[in-house]
Amino acid sequence: MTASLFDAHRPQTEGIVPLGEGAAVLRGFAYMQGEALLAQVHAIADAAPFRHLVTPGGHTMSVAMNNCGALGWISDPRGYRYSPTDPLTGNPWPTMPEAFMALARRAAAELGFDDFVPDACLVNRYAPGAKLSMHQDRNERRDTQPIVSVSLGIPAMFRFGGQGRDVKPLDVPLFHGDVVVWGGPSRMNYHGIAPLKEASHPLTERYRFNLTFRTAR
Ligand code: MD3
Ligand code: FE
Repeated sequence: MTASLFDAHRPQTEGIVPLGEGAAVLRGFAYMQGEALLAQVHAIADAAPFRHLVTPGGHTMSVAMNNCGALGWISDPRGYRYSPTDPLTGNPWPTMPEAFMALARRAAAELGFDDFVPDACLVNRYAPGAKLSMHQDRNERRDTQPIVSVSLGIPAMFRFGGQGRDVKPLDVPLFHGDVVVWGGPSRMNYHGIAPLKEASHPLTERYRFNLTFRTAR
């Protein structure tokens, strides 16, 4: 199951797909590290189990989440926020693995963000049918720091909207190994994930994992 340059599952596309000023998909940027990244995801989940958070509106999210790094994104009936501890265990979140930090910094630098220092990594786990409704990410620093996301496992359709809720989203498929950098003006765009289609991946079975690196403090 080791990744290789000659791999029947490897998407044929490589290179940069621009999405707007300061935002682009880096196709296959994490492909060769997929297996190592997934091993770290499982180690994180041993200490901080995936869980379905409840929104302030009282809905249980279809995406299961956990975090690593100094701060973790959480939702509960009181609101959305970053917390230094896991409310399930009371412990600090697992440390962000060096390889996560290095990958996120290398990806950000590709778009010219040379001093990206993420202190939060939200890990999202999607099973077929899970989705993320259109939203903005408003709980972090929004000035100079981008957000970097890494897709692993089965594919998803990312829906990239505009600054207002009215803009019709652009649909961008994301595959195992794709990395996306969101900085500049598009940092505050509405976005979401369409309900995942039934699929299977040799390294994750029926799951998609997404690592989202942010600067929260
Ligand atoms: C574009 N996650 O966790 S990651 C989220 O694939 C989230 O799990 C999606 O949206 C996922 O909040 C998309 C990429 C992402 C993250 C933040 C963004 C794209 C963004 C902020 C602004 C614009
Ligand atoms: Fe988001």
